Amino acid sequence: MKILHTSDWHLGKKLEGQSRLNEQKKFIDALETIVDTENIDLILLAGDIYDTYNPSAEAEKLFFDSIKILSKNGEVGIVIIPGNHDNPQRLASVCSLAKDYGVIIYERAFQEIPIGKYGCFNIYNSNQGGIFIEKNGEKIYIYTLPFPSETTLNETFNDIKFNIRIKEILEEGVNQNKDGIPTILMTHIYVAGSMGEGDVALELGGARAIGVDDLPKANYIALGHVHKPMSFKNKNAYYCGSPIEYRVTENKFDKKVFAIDISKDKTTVKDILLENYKPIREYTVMGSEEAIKKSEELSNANEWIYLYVKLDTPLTNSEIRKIKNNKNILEIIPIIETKENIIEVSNYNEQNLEEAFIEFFKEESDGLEPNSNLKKLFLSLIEEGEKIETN
Ligand SMILES: [Mn+2]
Repeated sequence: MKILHTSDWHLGKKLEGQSRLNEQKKFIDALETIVDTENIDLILLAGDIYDTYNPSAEAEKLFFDSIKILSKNGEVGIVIIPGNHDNPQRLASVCSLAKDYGVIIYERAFQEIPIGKYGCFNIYNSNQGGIFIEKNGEKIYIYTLPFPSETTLNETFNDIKFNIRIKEILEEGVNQNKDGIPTILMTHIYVAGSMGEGDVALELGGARAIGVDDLPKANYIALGHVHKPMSFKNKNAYYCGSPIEYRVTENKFDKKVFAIDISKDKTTVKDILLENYKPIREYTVMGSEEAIKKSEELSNANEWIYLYVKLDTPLTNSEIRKIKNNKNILEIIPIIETKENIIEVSNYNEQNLEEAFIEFFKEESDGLEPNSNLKKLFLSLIEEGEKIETN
């Protein structure tokens, strides 16, 4: 059976307020092609389908469109588990409609999926968390554990015992396959040792981890949660990672999905590289002029941009406006290098206030400067305001 492993779509996720739906749509198109060229029978979607508990209508539409397209009207099966970003009830609310397309959406751990026909495949046996699938005479057992927490498992465990409890659940789960057919485990969890130390807190969001040794024996383990593709070969366990770069720290590695060819005695895993539809880049420039120049230079670049600007005085509004003409600039990060300027600061404020007012006025009036009376009025109002404040 040919299986495609993907996860962490985070549909609807924004970057500094900018929508990524276009890139996410491109990924779904690419996935559709991969499903065809690799002759995929079954897709495993290992959690974090959405980015938030209350995804936008656009994000939900993309999910519904995606599962319809990818399932090829029931020809390709899809098994989905919720991650920590998903609202499990909401994710699974569409499951009665999805059934005819061969799409199974788990809502919780230990859920028993009814036996029967799902699109072009058959679930001929089922237990708490596990399904026995048959398609064109090939059989496979899949055990799933959605993102486990005290809430989702409806049990309490202390820190020390978390991994032991999870190990027990996973082992019991995979051991329910007495048919001698290949076993796949799919879960959304953090496996310790899967990230560089610095990124752990970011990726984890405070969630608990298990060790590699806590993973059971299976023909393939499809993991979700970590955005970087990685493998624990001794356990046949893989993180496929997120399909697009979701933060700047993710621009250091490739994006992938895995195509797995699984049979009773052999499992082969193939990396499939995904195109980077719009990379996240960082640039550092010296001074405002160079910043404006860089922004113009990159105006047609298909990149999300963080622009670091080394400055000795803050950027003016009109400079900021010029730089932000390039809509791909997510953020201008000033690096202000002032050692000797500290003394000037007390004087600098007042002067700057007048300048700021002139800038603001120009912006509002298509470049006209405020006349001297207006400037005086503004400054006197400020002065009055300051008097009141000190009272
Ligand atoms: Mn996650």
